[in-house]
Amino acid sequence: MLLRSPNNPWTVAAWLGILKAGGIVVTTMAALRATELSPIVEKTRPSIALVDHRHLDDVRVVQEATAPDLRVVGYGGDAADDLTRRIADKPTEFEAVDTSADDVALFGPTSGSTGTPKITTHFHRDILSIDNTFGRTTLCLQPQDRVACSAPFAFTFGLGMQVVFALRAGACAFLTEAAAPAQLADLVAEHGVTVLATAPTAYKQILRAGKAGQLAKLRVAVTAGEHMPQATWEELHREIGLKVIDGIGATEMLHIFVSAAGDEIRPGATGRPVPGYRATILDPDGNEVGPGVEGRLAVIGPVGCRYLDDDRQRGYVVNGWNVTGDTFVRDEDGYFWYRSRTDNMIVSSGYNIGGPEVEAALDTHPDVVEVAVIGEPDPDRGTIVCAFVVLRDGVAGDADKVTELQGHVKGLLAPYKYPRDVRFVPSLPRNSSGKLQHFKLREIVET
Ligand code: 3SK
Repeated sequence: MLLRSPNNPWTVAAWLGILKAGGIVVTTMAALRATELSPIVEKTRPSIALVDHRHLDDVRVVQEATAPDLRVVGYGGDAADDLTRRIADKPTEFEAVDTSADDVALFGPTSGSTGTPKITTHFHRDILSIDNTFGRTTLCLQPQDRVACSAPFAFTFGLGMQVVFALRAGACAFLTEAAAPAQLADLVAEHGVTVLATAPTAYKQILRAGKAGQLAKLRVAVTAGEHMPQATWEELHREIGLKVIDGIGATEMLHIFVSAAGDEIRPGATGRPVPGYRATILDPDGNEVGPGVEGRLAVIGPVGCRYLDDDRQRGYVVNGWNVTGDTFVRDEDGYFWYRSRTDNMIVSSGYNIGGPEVEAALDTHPDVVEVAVIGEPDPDRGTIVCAFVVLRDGVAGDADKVTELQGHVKGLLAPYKYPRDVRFVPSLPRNSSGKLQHFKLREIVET
């Protein structure tokens, strides 16, 4: 069953209900447009889409275009066929289907750097595993905690924090559908939140908005989704006395596998392998390298990558190692220090944006002849999407055209993916085989 909704109690109930009924949940972000939902629906072939009533339109477009058998059921609204009304007279007793540890529980889409989403497959046991590892060894929620997290459930960082860890600890999840960082800080203070999980850029914006004081009563602060710069970590520590738990996770691994908490934290380092996981650094040939040498971070543990029907599986799991798209270096004490993204994925404010999918969207504009999209360093968002565009002859590359192209992308993709920087150029750098040289564009924005 496909779930599409902002974070609210209905979605948690639906998520649990589907698992208890022996179904597989396909989590999708409410912000995705029909063009982005379509490949997910094609690959996962859900029989039912359970959709917050405010987000039905794009699902209906997909249903009409490619999935006529998909049953679309709205909830939380007033329509006569809304699930909220239809369940009113249903029995409250329910006998769970007898699922086993290796039954599939979740299809988690992740945007690939090629633009086509990959669907990660996770078992029922994986869901417990992430709590047995990061949840219980590093995060350590207590029943009296109130947990808030800005990440949508469709981003497994958010699913773990607000649903899996909170429920299993008997803690309270404080759900908010959408809150800008400064508002989030106010909500934390107003509702006595004790555990906050959000992206590094959100902590930075809270600091810039002068709202750090609103976090003063937090017991635990967690960050993931992108690397937290050491300066932000130190500033938060100075302002609120908390040592933020940083961590690296991946949809492929369901949750965080390298992290540290409390006195184990070494500012600037992401941490050490979470108990239950092994991590290493691989050189470009797949050989393990020692301390001080940069390479791809690779990991093995109770949860691993299983893409649904996808050749890219061979690129992610190599000799048993799950090879991430991040370059790290390990120190003598086994701490892992982030260096950069290895692939063409742009991580902006904690969102993963595949450069090629933004290129593909811009390419559909009639005035665009050629386009290349890269990540551009940004003090607030970590990285922003930057598009180099070659326009049709005679078309002016002015401010109006920038706005028009940004609007074009927002119409086709989730709005957070639009290029915040658009630069018009006469041609794009290519090698002798005609392949685009993104690195040359990166050099331009990084100097
Ligand atoms: O993709 C990530 O960065 C991530 C981080 C923490 C937990 C889960 C995920 C997917």
